[in-house]
Amino acid sequence: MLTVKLLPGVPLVDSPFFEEDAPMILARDQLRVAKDLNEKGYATIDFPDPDIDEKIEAIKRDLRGRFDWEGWRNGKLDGLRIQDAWRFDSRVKDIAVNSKILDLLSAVYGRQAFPFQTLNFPVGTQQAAHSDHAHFNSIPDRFMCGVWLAFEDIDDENGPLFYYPGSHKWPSYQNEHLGVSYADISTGFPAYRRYVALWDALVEKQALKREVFRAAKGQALIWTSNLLHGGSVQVDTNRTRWSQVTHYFFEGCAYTTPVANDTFQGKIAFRDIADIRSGDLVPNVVSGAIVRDGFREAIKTEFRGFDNMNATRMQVIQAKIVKSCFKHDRALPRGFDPIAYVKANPDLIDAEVDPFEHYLIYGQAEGRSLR
Ligand SMILES: O=C(O)CCC(=O)C(=O)O
Repeated sequence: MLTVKLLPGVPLVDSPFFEEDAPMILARDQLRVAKDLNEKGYATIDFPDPDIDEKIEAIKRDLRGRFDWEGWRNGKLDGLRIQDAWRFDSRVKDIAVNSKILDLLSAVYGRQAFPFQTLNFPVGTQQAAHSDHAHFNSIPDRFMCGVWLAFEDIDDENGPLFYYPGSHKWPSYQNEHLGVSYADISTGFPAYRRYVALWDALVEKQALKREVFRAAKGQALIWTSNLLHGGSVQVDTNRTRWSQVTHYFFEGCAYTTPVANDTFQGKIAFRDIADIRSGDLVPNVVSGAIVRDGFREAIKTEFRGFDNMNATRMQVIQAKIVKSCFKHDRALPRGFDPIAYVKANPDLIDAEVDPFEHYLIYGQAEGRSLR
């Protein structure tokens, strides 16, 4: 196995020796998934649990009462979600720790996988396209993936997941590539919009095609860490779009929030990652050596801006910025409502456009109706 011998810090699915190594060590089903991840950046599977239907229905019953449905439908809230419901809902945890998924991911990545975060959504997220590399990544990078599971049938009307196959092969662009320093990030990620502009430009340059996952209940999609993805507009807001995302890391890595890193100024936003299987914190390890607590403490005192930043707050801040960066950056009209815009221009539904982008690039010039 050349990957393990020469590049133990590269996932098998991303290895330059993938074609030689993967067929030698993977079973036929695993190889199909590995090839899809390698070539397209995602793979779809039927969720491997005979009781998945009952579990999904039980989760929906348990979580339904926790959401402000009215607030979402009348546009006061951007989205509805519960992060880390695995801490109180045993079925959410069951899905996250599914042993067949863990075996599959561990085989195709070449390191033991573990789940570290769950997100449950009762409606479409309508999240702008993003790569997880900006939000959470491992060192060495790419030892991270998401498993997105449909809790009901999903079509074009209720906000399907979308993604750009091919984007997973992009280099792992980080703050230093985008010219972002600690001076920028200490004031709360104004730099995030530079990532958005870069992703837009790369999609256009490579003419990548947006695809959507019209999933049947119980189907799952695995995405690799750098695959550009997001949530389509939920056109029919009277419907639901239940789903669960479980994010996985792999053992023997360090785990950080890359948009908050300025490594050579000593600013490293380490994450305190819990392994959902045990609830225990996972050590940060690089090339077999544990990152000493003393090191983390030493760099903490230098950079007070992010001292007590925890993963949950980061998620909230990032979600807000992802949602609003176009508004700040490119002057959308006041109160621009992406759903109303799409409803007022039904041809955009067929074209599956991102309404923010569409309005700024074409709609404005074409004098399209806003609502
Ligand atoms: O479910 C969706 O619509 C998108 C989810 C997503 O982008 C994420 O969890 O990173």
